[in-house]
Amino acid sequence: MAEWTECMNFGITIARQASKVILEAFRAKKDVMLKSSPADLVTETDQRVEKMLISRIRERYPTHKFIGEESVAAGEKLELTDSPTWIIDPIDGTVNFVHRFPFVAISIAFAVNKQTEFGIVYSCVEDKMYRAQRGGGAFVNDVPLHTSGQEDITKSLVVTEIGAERDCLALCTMTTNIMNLLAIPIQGIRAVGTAAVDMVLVATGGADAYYHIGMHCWDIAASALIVTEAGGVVLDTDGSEFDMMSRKVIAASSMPVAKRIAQVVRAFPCTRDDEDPARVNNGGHCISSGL
Ligand code: LIP
Repeated sequence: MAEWTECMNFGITIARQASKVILEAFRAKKDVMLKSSPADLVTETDQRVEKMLISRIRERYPTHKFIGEESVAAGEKLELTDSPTWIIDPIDGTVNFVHRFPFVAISIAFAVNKQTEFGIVYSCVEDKMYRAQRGGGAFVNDVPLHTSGQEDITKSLVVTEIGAERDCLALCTMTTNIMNLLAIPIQGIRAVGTAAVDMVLVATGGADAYYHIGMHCWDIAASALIVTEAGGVVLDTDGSEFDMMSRKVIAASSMPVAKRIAQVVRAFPCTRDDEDPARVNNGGHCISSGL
């Protein structure tokens, strides 16, 4: 664990530096570009912050590898090898950023031998630095984090996202999932608009579970470790072992809550992050299997 502490501390430093660029741009007029759908946005700030983070890391750790949201969007191959790899979302919650909805986060995970060694989620507007090292616990602004430990789904507050898909079948799948969970009943559903912040709310105990279909590895790699180090559980939406490349996740306060959500929630097939979209005839987007 101690081997990567210096790397994590460097990641925290550059996340704080990058947040200054984000907060300056937060209130300014933005040029917005579209990616996979009318709700999948990117701005010049996303691209600039990612380039800044990667260049500072590469200067200090020239042999390390990178998986960055905007680098992949620009055509870089997404491949997680055994090499030390930084998995970066420069602005998680870009739609929030464009609309000045005050929840935007920098998410930085670091993996070696395909195992996450540390995760950093910096919720910039809130000034909340969430971090965890494998085996070292989870913290927000250096205060220890613990999940709620809730085991009763009927006493749970659940967080999710509608995501960027706008085709009818994806939306029907997502809204049916919400309806079926509410009918259990659960006590509430929330969506913050950034997967990373959604998920760390489970680590704080403020939410009892989070689930999502269609997000990417850079959205959740860091927050998944923060949840498990806070005593939580992270699974695939079918209840199997978590796989950051599958684009399907459940994070929960306890295994009973996680498994109950896995019984109710249905996923629509998504191209894996590490699958070549060109080989898949839907152009790499999520497609619904229907209900
Ligand atoms: C976003 C996620 C959010 C999801 C959006 C988008 P981005 O990531 O954090 O939970 O609903 O569709 O994927 O694109 O802002 O980095």
